[in-house]
Amino acid sequence: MRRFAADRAKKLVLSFQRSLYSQPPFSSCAAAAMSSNPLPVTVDTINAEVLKCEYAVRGEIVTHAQILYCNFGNPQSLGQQPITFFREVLALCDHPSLLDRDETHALFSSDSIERAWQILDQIPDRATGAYSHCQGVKGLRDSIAAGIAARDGFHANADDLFLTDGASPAVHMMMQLLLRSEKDGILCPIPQYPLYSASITLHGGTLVPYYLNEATGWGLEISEVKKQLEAAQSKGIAVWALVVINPGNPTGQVLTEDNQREIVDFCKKEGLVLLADEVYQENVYVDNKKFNSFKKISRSMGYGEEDIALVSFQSISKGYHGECGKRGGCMEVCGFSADVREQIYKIATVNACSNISGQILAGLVMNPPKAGDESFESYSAERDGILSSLARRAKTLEDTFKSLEGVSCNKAEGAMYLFPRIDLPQKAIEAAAAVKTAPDAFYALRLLDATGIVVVPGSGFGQVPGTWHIRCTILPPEDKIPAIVTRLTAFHESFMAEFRE
Ligand code: DCS
Repeated sequence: MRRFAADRAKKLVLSFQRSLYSQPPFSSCAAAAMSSNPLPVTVDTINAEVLKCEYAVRGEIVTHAQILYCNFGNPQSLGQQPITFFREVLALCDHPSLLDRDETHALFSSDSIERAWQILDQIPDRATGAYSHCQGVKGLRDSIAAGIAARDGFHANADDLFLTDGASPAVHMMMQLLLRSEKDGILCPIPQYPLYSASITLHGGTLVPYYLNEATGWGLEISEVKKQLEAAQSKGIAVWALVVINPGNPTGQVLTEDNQREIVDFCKKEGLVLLADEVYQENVYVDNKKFNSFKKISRSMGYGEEDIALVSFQSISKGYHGECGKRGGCMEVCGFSADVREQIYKIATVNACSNISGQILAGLVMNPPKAGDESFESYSAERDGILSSLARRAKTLEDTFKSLEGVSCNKAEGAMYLFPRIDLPQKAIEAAAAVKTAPDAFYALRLLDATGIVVVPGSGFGQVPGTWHIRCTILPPEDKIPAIVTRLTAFHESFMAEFRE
């Protein structure tokens, strides 16, 4: 087991602390810029919003860890294998001369060869190294639109789709569009995935928090959202949008259809854009819940383009495929006026286009092999194997957290995380304060130091003041889970024994 030297751990605590609590420096930028320093750009001269924004998932605490990464939703970095069919098609598209060779038929499935031809025929000059249309290759958007329509039972339009390098740039695009100053606000769940807080900060707006109710399995309650909306408005903040992450990160809940209808009605009534983060749509592990897109829900309520503005963020990084490094995503934009649409289009043109491999994968995940295709059986076995293993890992870790003294834990209905609450003894809170560390960060550092297990302190996602959490992914390989369970349990027992009153 890897152990950290005491001074190393101390340094880690202190540097993590700095990143969490430091304020942006407000020294005279002009003076710094005019100095004769040969490196004129310093942290005093750069954009203060960059200094302010925080991204806990990859914070200092992570940088020094060696083993058992439970901090990052990055499946293939933990040994998850890519889906063979997707990679076969991608390889053939990237090196099309393979398609003319006899050996290729022995090495690749017939439907991957056929699919690669289809995709290459959609790409002008079959040039996967050329820029595409700024929204993404039209033929790929057509097939993604067909996949969305098959998923939802409602029409999807290829012109509403913007293919992006993952969901993250799409979120930035929308924040860039909506936010003009700190007087503009976006309603965001707390806890939230810090892409939202970081992006709102970077674009100079205000995050209007609404708290998910931990007691009801991180339920999203309209009364709470309404209260926070009104509080923000009374402070003169113009609130433009409501972010909903479904399934939730870090909270793992899957919304019920009734709840989704309430949310749609609320946005319609209040004139809010519904920013629906649906990157975990394939990651649902319980039989009594099902993913429904907000587009499907709103259309099934009879609402069309003119009734509600809705943006759905999708990604190839999550699901059973976990192709984080290939950077592919798709944003479906509905219910904006033609002139606003033009401006969204303009932002997309500034970015030229997203990478073509990511675009191809985005097309494939929405249109995987079908029954009767040569790859269908192996594809289904790979997909189901990954999803059922994730469900088992989620359950084992959930049961482990629940068994620990002073810990309660959500059910991971979906997504890739557990977000247990730890009722830390007062003595531990005081010990954390003595080293100027947030109590959950203190716990996470002790855990890392003792076991090599890396989790993210709850403060990185936001939590009700006075409550403490950690986020732990369910992604480590199944054969490593018993070691995690044993180490975590032993650590927690000794931590509680040390600090128990
Ligand atoms: N939205 C949510 C809810 C996410 O969890 C993530 C990534 C993204 C968007 C952005 O993903 P891509 O840009 O790759 O499409 N999840 C991060 C996390 O929580 N841990 O690792 C990555």
